[in-house]
Amino acid sequence: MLVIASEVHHAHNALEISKGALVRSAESPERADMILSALDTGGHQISEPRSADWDLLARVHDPAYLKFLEGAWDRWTEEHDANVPAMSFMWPTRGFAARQPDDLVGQLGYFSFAGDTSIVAGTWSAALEAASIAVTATDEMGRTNAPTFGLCRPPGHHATSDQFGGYCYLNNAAISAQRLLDAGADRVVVLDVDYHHGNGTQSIFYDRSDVQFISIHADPREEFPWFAGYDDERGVGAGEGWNLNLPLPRETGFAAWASALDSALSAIEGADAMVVSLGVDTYENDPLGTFGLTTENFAAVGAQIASVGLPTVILQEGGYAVSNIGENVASFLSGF
Ligand code: SP5
Ligand code: ZN
Repeated sequence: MLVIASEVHHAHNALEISKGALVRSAESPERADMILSALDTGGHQISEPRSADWDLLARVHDPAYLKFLEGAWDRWTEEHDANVPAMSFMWPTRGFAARQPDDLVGQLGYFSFAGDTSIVAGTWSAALEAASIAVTATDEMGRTNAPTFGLCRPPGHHATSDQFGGYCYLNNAAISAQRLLDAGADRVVVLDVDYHHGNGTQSIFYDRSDVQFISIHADPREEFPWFAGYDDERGVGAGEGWNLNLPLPRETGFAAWASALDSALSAIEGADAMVVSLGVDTYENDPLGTFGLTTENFAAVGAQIASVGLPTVILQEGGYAVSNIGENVASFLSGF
């Protein structure tokens, strides 16, 4: 399979608040290195991305948010030590005004939703490169009609039109879906199989019928992102009925997970193309997940999704078992 990848992500090495402490993020550069090396060994064709255009990014994200992300690190280092990451400590939650203040720390709160995600020197260029990877993978799939894999890092499915969080800054899957629509698709389905609910993708397309969003994930009653991903979230307005959440309890094993995938695939309606948000944090030994999928199971999942027969772009989201992440992604792609 054609794999689009890049080395630019290395300079994005952020910190996260975990259990009350600021620690190295589980979303590390080693993740993408391990995937790339496994795919290289597996004989996949690897190619570099072309730069995505701003106009496309601005059809998915608020231009003010894009400008903010682009300039945040330089603004931060005017006042702070470059050894600490840029992040806020206050967010506009219940009872506060959702308005953009002038101060940088206030803006970091306005444009984010979670303390697991910070901005460092290489963040913007890595996020932009990951979006470029998604767009190039999408265009190559359109050109060849064969499935492609975009090795995006940082991931994207938690990023909303104007907020970063969940290790995500630009929503690579949403940008890919928008690109498919711009190229002539009437409807695109985004199938999100990451362990966590893709709240960003859901919110970007929540009031639209041209993108169907379907997600299988850990029940938000028990897992991040806690405030989205419930099964009664079905879309609004023109989007009503075009959003499907299939939350599963912690510790779900492969049989129950695969049966949710059957439901997800039978719910696909009128799609001309598919974007798969591929998180392999459903792996049995993932440090962030509790599901029970094995390396072999990922091949079966890939095959099951491929059986739908839609033109498909596969994009990397989560997966934190660094020593197994390469073989898990390779297994999925081989099954597909
Ligand atoms: C794309 C994706 O899978 N995002 C998941 C974001 C979850 N973030 C909160 C997880 C908290 C666990 N912190 C572990 C720290 C280890 N250094
Ligand atoms: Zn995840």
